[in-house]
Amino acid sequence: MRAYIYDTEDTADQRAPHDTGIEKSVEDLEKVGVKYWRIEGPNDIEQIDVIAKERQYKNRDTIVVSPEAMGEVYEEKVKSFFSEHLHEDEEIRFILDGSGFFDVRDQGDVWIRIHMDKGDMIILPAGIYHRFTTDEKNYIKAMRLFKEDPLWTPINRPIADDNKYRVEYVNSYNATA
Ligand code: KMT
Ligand code: NI
Repeated sequence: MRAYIYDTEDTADQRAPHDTGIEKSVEDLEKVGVKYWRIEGPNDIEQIDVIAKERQYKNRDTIVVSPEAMGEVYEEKVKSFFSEHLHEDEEIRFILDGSGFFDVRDQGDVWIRIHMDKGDMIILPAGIYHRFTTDEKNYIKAMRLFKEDPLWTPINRPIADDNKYRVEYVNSYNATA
């Protein structure tokens, strides 16, 4: 994992690094409510099971985002993952293979880009504005975990500004409404 401020001036494709070189730490991520773990080794899935049990994530699935796995709809899918949105529940991802970027807005509405690869696990809190894209390798395999039934409804900005989960998030982390 490496996190840094996203360069919004850079007009390259969303999958390019957009790297300002301004680093962000795990502590910086915690300040916006993002949790990060590094989970490695032969018992990685057992460690996931422990976190899942503690946090009551009852369901999980595996998604592969790549042209091989998705065919013609790949480009369209990657663009839709990249539209700024929030969810009414946590977004939990464990990277099984490949890599990609999760972008989250900080309190001042600045994009923090989080490059994730195999062994990285992240939890985005309910109500945080974020987006996802593959990187230039165009391949990621991830486990998605959820508390109850899979509910992937993205609520796009700005219509989510008044959403009660957004309001709760803003109040908890002093983010920009
Ligand atoms: C999301 O929420 O954007 C996704 O599930 C993308 C695939 S998970 C790497
Ligand atoms: Ni999302």
